[in-house]
Amino acid sequence: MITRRDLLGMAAASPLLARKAAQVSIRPLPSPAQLRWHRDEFALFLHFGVNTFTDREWGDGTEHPAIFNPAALDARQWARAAKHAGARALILTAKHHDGFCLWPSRHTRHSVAASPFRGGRGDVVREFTDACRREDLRAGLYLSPWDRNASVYGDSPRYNDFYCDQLTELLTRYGPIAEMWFDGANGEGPNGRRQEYDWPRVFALVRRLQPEAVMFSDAGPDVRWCGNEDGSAGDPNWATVDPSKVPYPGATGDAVIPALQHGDPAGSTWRPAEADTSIRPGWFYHPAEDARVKSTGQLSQIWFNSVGRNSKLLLNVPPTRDGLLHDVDVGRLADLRRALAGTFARDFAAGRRARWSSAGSRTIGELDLGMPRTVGIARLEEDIARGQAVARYRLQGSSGGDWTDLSQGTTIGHRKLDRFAPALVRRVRLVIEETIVPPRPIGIGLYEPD
Ligand code: FUL
Repeated sequence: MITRRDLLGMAAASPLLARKAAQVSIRPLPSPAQLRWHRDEFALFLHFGVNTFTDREWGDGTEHPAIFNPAALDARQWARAAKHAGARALILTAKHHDGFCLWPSRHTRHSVAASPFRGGRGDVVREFTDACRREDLRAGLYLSPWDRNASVYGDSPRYNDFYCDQLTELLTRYGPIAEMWFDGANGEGPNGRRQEYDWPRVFALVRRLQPEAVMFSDAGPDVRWCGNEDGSAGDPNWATVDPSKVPYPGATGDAVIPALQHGDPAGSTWRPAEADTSIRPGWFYHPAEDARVKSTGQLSQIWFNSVGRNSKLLLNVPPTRDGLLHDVDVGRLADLRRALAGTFARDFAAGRRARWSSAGSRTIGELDLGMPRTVGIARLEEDIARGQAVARYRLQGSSGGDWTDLSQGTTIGHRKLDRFAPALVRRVRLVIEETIVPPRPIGIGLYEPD
């Protein structure tokens, strides 16, 4: 058994990392809401609005509300498809950059209330949140900061009031909201007027009205963007960040994308990365893309690159003009679920306890599988409720003779998934080569090649 004293020596394994860890007097840990968010692992994103009807990706705010008329809208179909796919949360674009509101906001006429949908008495946000609750899914909302319809956009104090008023409606009318999503795409207003957002006010409002919600943006404060729209988290991917590197949503500069992708082992703030991407080329539904829905193989790779790299996957599946998820997309979601269930069906390490020991600066966990097994996939997990520690590891296998490498990696965090060349092994060991604080035992799963 490894002792506490052995473990304390581990941080010295890498002088650089030990120095970095020492700079952080108190190790950041996730809040209960961040932990819940992380453990959800998979959520669906729903981009829906006037763009669905104009066949565009970014509306300019001049769209007539009359074009919004999803004749067969059924939010329960969205929620059931999400549930069936194994998602635990959904996030709906309550307002995209065009400013059209999917709920009857008292602060603008540019909303469902001016559309033929449900005779002008409809409320898509209400139907969405009700459907989520019925399926026991957590509901999140996207409220675009950039608003190309609001006449006060660019008149900074007035738009900030307007934005906070809309946010207040969303956070007080629809029960618990699990995640508020703030986009970093913030363009200019009419005549090139630049809007100065009051982010501290926005974040404080969400914290006050929905203390259990996490807030997503480039700059958190709870969850950060992963730095691309491919659903691919960085490697390494630390859940901790230096908040000064990305000070506000939409911040630019050379340091921003690497900071979002990788986080910072010495970071003072727990702000894990969320990996977002779309099942189709666009975020909104376009009939011409029906034949371009990502394949099950592509989606499975995205899973490995997001959930399998200490991130959470937010997969966009856009409703059609009817207000339903398309059959092809629903089928693909079910195929992904089936594929993942198959891949992780049989864990050869289940019920087998690893023996942990230390050798010099390394910590080693060794498992006996009881008989030779052909393995090709590993699942590694840190107990992130206690923080993130591992910076470099090597997974090795043996069928009696020497140890040979199966895979190598950097960070682990909530979950690390490795695919490697199939190998017949009876014993497997995880060699933790670098950590920023003493590691705790790591969860290990081993699976057949897929
Ligand atoms: C971007 C937006 O401009 C896209 O339209 C989409 O909403 C994506 C999730 O974020 O910044």
